[in-house]
Amino acid sequence: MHRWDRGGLAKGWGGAAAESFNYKKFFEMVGLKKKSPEDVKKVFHILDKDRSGFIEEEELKFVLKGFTPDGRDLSDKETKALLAAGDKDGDGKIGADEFATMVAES
Ligand SMILES: [Ca+2]
Repeated sequence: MHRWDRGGLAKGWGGAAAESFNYKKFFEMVGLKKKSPEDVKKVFHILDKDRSGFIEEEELKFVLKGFTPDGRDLSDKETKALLAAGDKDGDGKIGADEFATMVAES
């Protein structure tokens, strides 16, 4: 494990070397796995920009920007893969519980 700072970690995904987004690796890199359920919920609310109570596809696309302003946008393919991974009940968006489950399973 490299000893990069938080911003540098997320920034790494913007480079040419990052070919496909792996949310499990990303959650681990930004330290989400080590956070308390309270803090995971806080992160969820940051990502839920329109405060709908769900992270929709449009919001998922910018998930890296929620961690660093320099984060790149996910491609449509990556966004859909991420949504499919987290959307357990198939309603096309990720709820707080689904997000917590994603983090727990990553
Ligand atoms: Ca939302």
